Amino acid sequence: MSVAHAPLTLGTAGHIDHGKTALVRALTGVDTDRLPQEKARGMSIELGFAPLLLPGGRRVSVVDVPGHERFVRTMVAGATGIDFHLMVIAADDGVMPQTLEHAEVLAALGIERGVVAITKCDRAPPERAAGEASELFPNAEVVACSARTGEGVNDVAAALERVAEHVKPHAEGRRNGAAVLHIDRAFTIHGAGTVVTGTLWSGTLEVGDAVALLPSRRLVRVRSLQVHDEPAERAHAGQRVAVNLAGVALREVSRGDALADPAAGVAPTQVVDAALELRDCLHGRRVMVHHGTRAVPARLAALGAGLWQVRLEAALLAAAGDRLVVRSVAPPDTLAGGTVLDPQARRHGRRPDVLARLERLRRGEPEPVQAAAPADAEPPAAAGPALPALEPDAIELAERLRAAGHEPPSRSQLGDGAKHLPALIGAGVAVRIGRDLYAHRDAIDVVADRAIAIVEDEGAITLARLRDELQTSRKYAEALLEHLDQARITKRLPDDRRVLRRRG
Ligand SMILES: Nc1nc2c(ncn2[C@@H]2O[C@H](COP(=O)(O)OP(=O)(O)OP(=O)(O)O)[C@@H](O)[C@H]2O)c(=O)[nH]1
Ligand SMILES: [Mg+2]
Repeated sequence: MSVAHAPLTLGTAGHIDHGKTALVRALTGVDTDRLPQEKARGMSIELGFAPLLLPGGRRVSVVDVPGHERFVRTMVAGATGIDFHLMVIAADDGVMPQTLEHAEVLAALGIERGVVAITKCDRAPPERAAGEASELFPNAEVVACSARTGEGVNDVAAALERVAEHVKPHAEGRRNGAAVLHIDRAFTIHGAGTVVTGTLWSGTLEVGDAVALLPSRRLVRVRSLQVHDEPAERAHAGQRVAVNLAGVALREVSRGDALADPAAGVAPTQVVDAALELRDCLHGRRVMVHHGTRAVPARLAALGAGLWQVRLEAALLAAAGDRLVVRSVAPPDTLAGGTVLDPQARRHGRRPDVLARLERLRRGEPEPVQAAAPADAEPPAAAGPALPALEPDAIELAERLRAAGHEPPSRSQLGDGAKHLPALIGAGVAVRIGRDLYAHRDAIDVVADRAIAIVEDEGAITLARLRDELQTSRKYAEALLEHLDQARITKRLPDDRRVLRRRG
């Protein structure tokens, strides 16, 4: 009786032009550079996909990524769903910047197993590049080959088969969960409508299922499915899937969106608590956070002991336990990987109760059941204080303040709406800045984050510096800085520069 293998996805990695696509073609017969621009420029731009039949009969999905330094974001989007890697290094070039960059991304994603192929052996002897490869990947098999002559290509396949035996699939233990699929491509097929593709991260997807299209949360129906390019009634976690969606226009969906069974509990989020392998000095830094098939700018807030709050400028579609990759915006560089602990966090600092809860989540302990809590018990840490219900007009005002951002209006500018200010201030949604300006709490938090980042990078912040950073007028910069002084975030020095107040 043959044992069915768990579905696995293999991802290529490596510097531009080192021969990833050529090797995938030699292994699978598929040219993953499909686009006319890719053919014209002789380089990969988008993710490419191909099924690979290994010599022992095992079938894996291959994701071929671009090597150009400008497409690292695409590379990360492709690499998030993979189980093991095929790092490609050209014999005549050796380890190059994106070899290192991709190696860091793989490490950040926790992808430890794979094969290193030293290609273009028809051009140069493999020894030097193989030596460099072994230093970078001490545990990987290193195999010499040439996609041009075909030499060694079977050895690469055999090495992949050996490694596949030991790979722990990303989807393992997730097959019984609710379906989640991060979309890496969306296109239309004449006569069928909109099709999205991706690797099914968890659960099972069936024809006829109603799933939420995220971030819009719209419920859509699975009209038909393909697994590995063949029609199927059902797809399982770990498989590469194409989903034909009923009643969805192409412009309504793109890479970075997700399909999720409503039972999966995945929802758009802009504040995530995570365990990240980062140095605390990155507190306040603006970074790019990659998750699933999206990348979103964010600010980092250090909570200590490897715990961080990630405050995002747009939504992520993350669930607890998912991997994150954190990269610096400029210069582009991979800083760390980590794991989501609380995907729907509230903004908070280093409160002891919050930290204790995050420590428990990091250790994998279940959340305590709250039902039996005594009436006078503290509210659960993450839930924060209960907010009084706001009237629709007050919510409208809150949205107006949010839209004003760091240029908050005065009472007279708010006209009739001003009568809701006490309710918003009481609920902690609005903050009075200076004598008569009213800002949304989130806008002030963003200003505080940016000011902290400047002080940490440059030693201090001046009024002119904040004005330039926010591209605003002196009036607002002054009111905001004085507010930060009052909130005991900054301290004014005799020469009017601000530094951070020591945490108590
Ligand atoms: N001589 C020789 N040339 C090769 C070999 N493999 C690839 N090439 C050539 O190297 C060039 C780049 O190959 P690709 O496979 O497109 O490289 P890539 O790593 O996919 O490049 P990007 O996707 O843009 O990062 C092409 O001109 C290939 O024909 C090989 O084994 N020997
Ligand atoms: Mg390529």
